[in-house]
Amino acid sequence: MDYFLTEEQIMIRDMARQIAEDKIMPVRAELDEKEEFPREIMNFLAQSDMLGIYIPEEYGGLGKGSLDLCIAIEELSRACLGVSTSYAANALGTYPIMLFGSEEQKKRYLPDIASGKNLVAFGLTEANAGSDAGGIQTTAVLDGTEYVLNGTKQWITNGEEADIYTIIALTDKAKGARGASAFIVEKGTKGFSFGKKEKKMGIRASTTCELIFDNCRIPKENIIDREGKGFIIAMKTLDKARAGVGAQGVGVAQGAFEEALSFAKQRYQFGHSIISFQAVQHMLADMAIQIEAARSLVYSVARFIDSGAKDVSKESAIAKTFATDICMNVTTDAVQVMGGAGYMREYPVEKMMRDAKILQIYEGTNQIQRNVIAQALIRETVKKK
Ligand code: COS
Repeated sequence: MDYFLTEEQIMIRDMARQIAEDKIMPVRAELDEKEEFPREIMNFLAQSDMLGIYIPEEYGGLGKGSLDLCIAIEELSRACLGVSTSYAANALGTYPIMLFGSEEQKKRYLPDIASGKNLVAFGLTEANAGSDAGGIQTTAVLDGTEYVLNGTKQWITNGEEADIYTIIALTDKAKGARGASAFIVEKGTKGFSFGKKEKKMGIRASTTCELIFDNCRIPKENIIDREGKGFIIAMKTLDKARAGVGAQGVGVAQGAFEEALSFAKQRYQFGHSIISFQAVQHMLADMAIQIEAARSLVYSVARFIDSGAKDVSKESAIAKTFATDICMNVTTDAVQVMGGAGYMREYPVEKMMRDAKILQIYEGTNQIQRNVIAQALIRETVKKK
């Protein structure tokens, strides 16, 4: 299918595909087994200008948009969702600075993020604030010229590996979500340390750990925008990033589909290759339908975001939900087509099915996405009346 990509988008796709095939596929099983952060691959992505795709040119990036980033994410995910998660979480952590930071903050942080010198992580989730993001307890209290941070962030992707952290904390506890603010915290700041490192079902080539703030003092200039803006910054960040999670779903599903298709052509049972059986053909056809539909949707939503639309939360949630739900279906069916072989670690679909599950959970569960969509539908109906 022709998605009418620009020459530059085709270049990004081809470069990401090359990196995926040459650098990621040969080591993905080992990274998964060893639960190892893909430092060398991230360095290679940085050298190939892939870390600054979405960052404006004036701050050292390529000045491209969400679609360009989605294309890169999709290709990396086709090879390994763990690597793609480390890559995409970098953008998630950068958006608060890029979308809401002051000129000074952008000049200070974005060039080193675009070049890959500094990696980034986004810290919103806490032990008792997952889906209920407004329920965070980490505090930031102004004391003279510094904010003092206290609290623990949980399940933070790129935790420990990142250099820059965008953190949501309460500056006014009494106001709940409306009292949240966003901050930039640099690794090495006194009072900022790392806690439990998680052992996960999938995406094992990405790190997930706790961030601990114990009287961590940061300059007051490190607040992003102003006090009370933190929840909106987090929501807008997620709105922008969720199309990328959809792209991850498309990429993983595509990778699993290709494995199942090639296996079905080579596997002989009852004297025939199993692809000659209609039961298998229909499963493969259904996979192809779902992937093409999800890709069309993700690209359309990414283009909608790039058009400068002000409110993209419903559309991003739709793309994220659809593409990640079909990813779970497709990876499960890929294992089924391959039967016993699919269940073995020797073949990559076993990992792909394990990896796929997180996509229905992170950056907002698909149940929360359905709430977001439903709330938008209700608002639209009220407006029309
Ligand atoms: N853009 C702009 N503003 C938004 C917004 C968005 N996408 N979503 C919410 N807001 C605003 C609301 O308009 C409301 O503003 P007012 O206080 O002025 O009325 C405020 O934020 C609070 O919104 P709401 O009442 O809807 O908040 P809830 O506490 O009910 O929670 C959900 C909303 C569930 C959508 C939110 O908590 C969420 O997204 N949860 C999932 C979090 C997530 O993705 N976690 C993954 C970890 S980060 S990788």
